Amino acid sequence: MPQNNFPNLNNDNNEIALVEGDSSYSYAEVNQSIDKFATGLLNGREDLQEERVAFFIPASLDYVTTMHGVWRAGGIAVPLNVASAVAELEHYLSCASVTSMIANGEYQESLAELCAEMNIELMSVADVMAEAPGPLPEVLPERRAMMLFTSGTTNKPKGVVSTHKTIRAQITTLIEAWSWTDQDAIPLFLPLHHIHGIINILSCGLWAGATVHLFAKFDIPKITAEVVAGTYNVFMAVPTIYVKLIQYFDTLDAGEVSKICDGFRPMRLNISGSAACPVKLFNQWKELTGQVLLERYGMTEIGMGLSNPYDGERRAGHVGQPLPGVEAQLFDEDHNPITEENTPGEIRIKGDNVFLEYWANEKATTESFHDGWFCTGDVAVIDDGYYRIMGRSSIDIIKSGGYKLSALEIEGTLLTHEDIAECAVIGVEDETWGESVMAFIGLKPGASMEYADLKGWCDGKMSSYKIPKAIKIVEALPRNAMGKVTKPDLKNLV
Ligand code: MLC
Ligand code: AMP
Repeated sequence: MPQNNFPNLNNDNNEIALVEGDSSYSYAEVNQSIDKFATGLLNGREDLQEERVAFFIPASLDYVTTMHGVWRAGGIAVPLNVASAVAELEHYLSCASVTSMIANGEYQESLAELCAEMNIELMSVADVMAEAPGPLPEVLPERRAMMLFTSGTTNKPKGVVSTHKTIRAQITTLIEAWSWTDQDAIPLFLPLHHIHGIINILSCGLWAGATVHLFAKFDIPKITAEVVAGTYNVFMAVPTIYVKLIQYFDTLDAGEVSKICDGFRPMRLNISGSAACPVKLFNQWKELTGQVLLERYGMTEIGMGLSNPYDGERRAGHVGQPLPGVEAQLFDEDHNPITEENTPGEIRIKGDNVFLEYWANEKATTESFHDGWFCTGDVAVIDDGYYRIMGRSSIDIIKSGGYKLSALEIEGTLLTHEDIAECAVIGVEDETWGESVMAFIGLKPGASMEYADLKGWCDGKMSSYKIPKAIKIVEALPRNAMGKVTKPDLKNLV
């Protein structure tokens, strides 16, 4: 089966696929744009043979054209975070051995120097477009399709590679489980370098023949105005977005709030995921909008794994059961399956939805599987038939506003500061962000540090959402007899 099997993405479908500002594009238009882009990208070659094509494009027709164009030309799509610091981009580009980069306008300007240094061809979407579609290769489902970077317990983010088959499985399970149809309309304001935005919203929407409204950022007034107008019947977000909506309601008068809530009320589905949805938030949202949030659990390496039911009880504080085609099992530390309820174990996953490999990192790939199961590092229990996430096995992973951050990566950057002798980063509980980044810092003799100065120093060295929200200067970090920092002790110092 060739990869180009998004059933609705064809020249005969004149329904609206994408809305971008005042413009809208039919499936036929999007399809033609993709074919011309893929043809131009091939530039006479038969197949890109899994060349890595990176792109630095906000949510737009151009983004969709590039992603699908790379797929149809036989390349590996590497969508990058348009909010990345240049220092981070260098790692992504060299790790993936990217050969071409697609970016438009100001984004292109910001990348020119880096691409020149790294010998990467930098083109705009318009530069690539062929006049007319030409022959495209048949790309088999087992071929590599996409690489997304994910932070882990190692210093630098790893490239998670999925195949066309993986992506298809990740999409179709959600189409079935959440009853997507071509009548659906959904806003997309999440970043497009992570699966929540890419798979759950954009790809499911386009697969189903639905209409996806693209926003370059989470623009609350614009999005809520559309909610009031009844534009959407499906809404998907990270818990922080629901928190921010409720905080926004506090700035409005009661009449405006009830109009927005009345816009949410008739929707067929509101989903929360990418981080734990607090029970309090679940209840607040229900009270305000009548919507019973459907919480689900996923990961870059697996797409979505567990979900509360579409029909049936959606239980607060729980993430439901395995999705169709996904096998899930809890294991203890000795790799024995856990069969009793309410006994914590690591969630392990099997199925076509599971990624192929970490790019050029056989060691990490091998270590992340056991007996064919992908080991997520998340700990859960099964509680009356529903999975409940208890936490993660590593304190070095922080989930802030749905972004997964590596404490070690942040520490690695902070340690390059001339006044910092030692530091340790942890996530601390936070109502808005779920967890927020806090750094404990030991200074070099005679040095002093104000938070604002450190924040300024971090600008440009890491994406802004990774910058610690608070610091605490300490005489010395707590360490065990082996000299290792005892991070759990830091939680008592917050
Ligand atoms: C923004 N800021 C954050 C932040 N997002 N700080 C900590 N954590 C975050 N997640 C900071 C900025 O640095 C800035 O700081 C200030 O907040 C305002 O920035 P903004 O960009 O205007 O904020 P906003 O648009 O409100 O962004 C919030 C957000 C965003 C929730 C929309 O964080 C977001 O899109 N999160 C979703 C990420 C996502 O898609 N994750 C899914 C991964 S896939 P300052 O100091 O400069 O003002 C996955 C698998 C699965 O997890 O299961 O889905
Ligand atoms: P990422 O690696 O960015 O894809 O993030 C995946 C991680 O997000 C998972 O390993 C979990 O730790 C976390 N996660 C996703 N969904 C949920 C959820 N509903 N509840 C708790 N944690 C979640």
